[in-house]
Amino acid sequence: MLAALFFGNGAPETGWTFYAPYSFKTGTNLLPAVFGAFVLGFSSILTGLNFLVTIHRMRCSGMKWTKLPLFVWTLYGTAWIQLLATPVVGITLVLIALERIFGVGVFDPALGGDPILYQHLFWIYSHPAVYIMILPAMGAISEIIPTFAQKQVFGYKAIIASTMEIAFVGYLVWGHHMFTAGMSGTAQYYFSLLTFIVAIPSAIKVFNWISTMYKGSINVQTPLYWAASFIFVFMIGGLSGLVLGSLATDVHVHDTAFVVAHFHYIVFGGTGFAFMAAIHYWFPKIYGRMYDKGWANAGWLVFFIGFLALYTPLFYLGMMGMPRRYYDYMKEFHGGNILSTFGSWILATGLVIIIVNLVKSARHGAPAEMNPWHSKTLEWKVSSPPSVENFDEIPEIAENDGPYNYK
Ligand SMILES: [Cu+2]
Repeated sequence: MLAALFFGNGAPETGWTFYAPYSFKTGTNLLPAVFGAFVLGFSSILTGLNFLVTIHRMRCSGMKWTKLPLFVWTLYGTAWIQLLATPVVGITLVLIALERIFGVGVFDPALGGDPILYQHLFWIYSHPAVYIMILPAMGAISEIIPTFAQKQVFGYKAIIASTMEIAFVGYLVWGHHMFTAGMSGTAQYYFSLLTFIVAIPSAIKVFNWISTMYKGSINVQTPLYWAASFIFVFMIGGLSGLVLGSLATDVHVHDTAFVVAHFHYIVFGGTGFAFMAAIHYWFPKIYGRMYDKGWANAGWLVFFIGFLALYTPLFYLGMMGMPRRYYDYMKEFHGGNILSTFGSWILATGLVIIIVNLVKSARHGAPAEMNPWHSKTLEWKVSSPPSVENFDEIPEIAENDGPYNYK
């Protein structure tokens, strides 16, 4: 019996959420998967701790909190989420393991437990986890936009405040994943209101990025294409999030393809586009070589078109009632699904162009200058690629020096 718990039949089929009661009833190999997620959680906590201590203790002389680059600020906010939220999911996974092995009855209704409690614990972590993914992305965009506008970032302190607000209000909105799971009306109103409040700091950032570009001397390069398209898709992702955050409309589109579209616009459109922006921005610093800009731009264009064709139809399909998590669909959803599939091929083509270009350029690209984009942050003041330990001498920041001091 016990052996069957540890060595079940086949791969776990609970999906990534390990939802109760299925996760303690299934006969598949669930425990190794839960253990894997638990170990990953520890790695996340320790990474967060490392960043927090580094940012508090190891800033160079003159690097005041108000001179910290915005990317570092977002890593700081992210690190707090990793440190404070990840233990919740760790404990929840331990409870699933205890439920399976000893039948402790925390989630099992037959033993007086509550399976909905699992969803609460899971989302207390998993909503902030989305911010672990998006905050560093926002940080990279906040570096790239002033650099390619050659202009002081607009609202430096407002961007910091919105970063920290996202990091802390993000803990209080998890219930919006459970509007149809069974919850009191009071709790629903509260979670809906807080979800709207957490949307405000994201909007502040969007306005700051656009204001930074306004009247800047724009240097159109690959990272800026990615950053500008990031703002576009992130805005659609954010606005569709409000449809899910408000009670009346969420009940209609809950668990439909609309959610899939929203999530991919945020996490792939947001984090994915920002990752591409960041890799094309820091590539010359990392490898000391420049990529082929023509191919990089072509890759962006193909990827962007593919992205829109792949995910936009899902908004429509969800509105029409196509549920998520089913491999099959009804006849009337065929057109949207075909368009989406074509989009996925276009997106994959773009991805191949991007990866081939970057991999080739890392070995054979033209040697890169120390500071090809004329940025003001510290990493551009060392050679490309940087030497071991990054700085031969620890830098000092002068009183009137700052990360975005453009004329
Ligand atoms: Cu959420």
